[in-house]
Amino acid sequence: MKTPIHLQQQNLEEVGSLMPVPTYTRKDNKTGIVHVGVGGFHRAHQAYYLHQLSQLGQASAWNICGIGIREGDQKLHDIFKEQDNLYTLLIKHPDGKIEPQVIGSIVDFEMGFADPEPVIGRMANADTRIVSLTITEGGYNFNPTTGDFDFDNLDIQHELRHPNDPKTVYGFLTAALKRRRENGLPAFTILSCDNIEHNGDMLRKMLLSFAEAQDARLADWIGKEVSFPNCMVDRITPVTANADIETLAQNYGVDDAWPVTCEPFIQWVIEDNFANGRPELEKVGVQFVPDVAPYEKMKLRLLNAGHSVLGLLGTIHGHPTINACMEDETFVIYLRAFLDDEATPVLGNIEGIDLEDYKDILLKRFANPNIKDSVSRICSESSAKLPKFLIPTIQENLETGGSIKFATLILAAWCYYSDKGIDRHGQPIEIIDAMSSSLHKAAEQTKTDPLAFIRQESLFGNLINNERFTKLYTEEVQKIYEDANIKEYMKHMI
Ligand code: CS2
Repeated sequence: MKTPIHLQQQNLEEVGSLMPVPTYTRKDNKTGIVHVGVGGFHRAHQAYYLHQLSQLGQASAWNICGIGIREGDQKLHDIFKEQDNLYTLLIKHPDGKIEPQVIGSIVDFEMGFADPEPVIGRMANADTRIVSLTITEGGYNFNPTTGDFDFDNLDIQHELRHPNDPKTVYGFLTAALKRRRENGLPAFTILSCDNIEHNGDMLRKMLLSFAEAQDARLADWIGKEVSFPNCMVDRITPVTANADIETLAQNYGVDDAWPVTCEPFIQWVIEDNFANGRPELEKVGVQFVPDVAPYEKMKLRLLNAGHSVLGLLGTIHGHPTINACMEDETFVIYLRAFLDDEATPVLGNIEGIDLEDYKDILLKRFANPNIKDSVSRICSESSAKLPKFLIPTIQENLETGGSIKFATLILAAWCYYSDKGIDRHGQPIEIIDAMSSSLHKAAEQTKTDPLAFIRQESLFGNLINNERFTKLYTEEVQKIYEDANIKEYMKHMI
């Protein structure tokens, strides 16, 4: 094998003989976008759109400066420094075809963990016009029961006392906005790209609560000057596997320490509400709409909830990936029944969208055998996901008298998963969840109190008071505890 070419700006021409590479000049471009949370999803989605726009010569003011505010971001920062912020995106088609290309839209990367100044300085720079976020569903620091900002968080308490030493995104945003105001600069748009219904509105409410507690006049200015568009984002992006790094080196001749893989499908629907200008993303297929709410709801309640359905049931059954679940007929029928009988009825009509088509395409996307999206990625941080993706569907069906049995089994499966930490073959499950120990504590009481798990009000709200739900849940959770062969039970239900 020829030695793979190391991915770096100075080698781009050589890499360009192997796969498409950026054709635009990266170094003179302004970083109009500062992005917090440069995970695989951001690199497969927003950065890919901006890269395409740059390829058209239309984004010279809109390159991205990546931001890491957690210690864990150091690894990517160091790799990016070495690779001039270049990375490879491998689009994996269902027929086995792989489309590799080098993405160049991220041109800089700052860490704010040990020293916050580089990040505050960059956000407060006149070139910065949008600060976008992918900080995960759990990163917004709100209390799911009250919907209010959680002032009990120790990092939040620290940054309220020490505004110059921010720890969370709220501290960084207010520090930067304060500086812009003092310097007579216009504010920026803050664009949440996480899977939360009304993500922009929710972020606005949280940031204003935080800013209010810090400096009421600043909060007032933020309320007037900053815009928070809601948006719906979509592209399935599994965790990068070592095999991807090896394939890239062996089959494509490129040495990249952290490439990203994703599916061909991509979608971004945004409300056109940008306080300080925006790139012309409509030129590369982004949809700008007056109201994104129906699109968000559709995506979260069908795709993300559908993922959780397969993820939790698949984990207990022993399927390692989403596509493995989709090779199992019982799982496919169960998923479709959940989507048709429980998720769809509460969506209402979505103008311009045929929900049957959307679901058919969704099932094909899940079945893509090359994506190999692990069930462990899907189940990670379920405590932040299920209250947004699945529990509202149960609550709404309880109000209308609709079916709840398929979704309720997922909560029972989640309880079993949190309690036992093993699949039906006794194999250990790796549980990644900020709430894993409290989930475990509640779940392990199920034997003596079948509803113990559901009593966690911050996750399940008032479900515990609904008799139709508690009766069904008790039945289902007892069945799983009697026999973890969950597939048999699923077969009876469909
Ligand atoms: C997944 C999402 O995290 C999850 O559970 O459902 O990451 C999903 O793959 C993306 O939202 C797709 O757009």
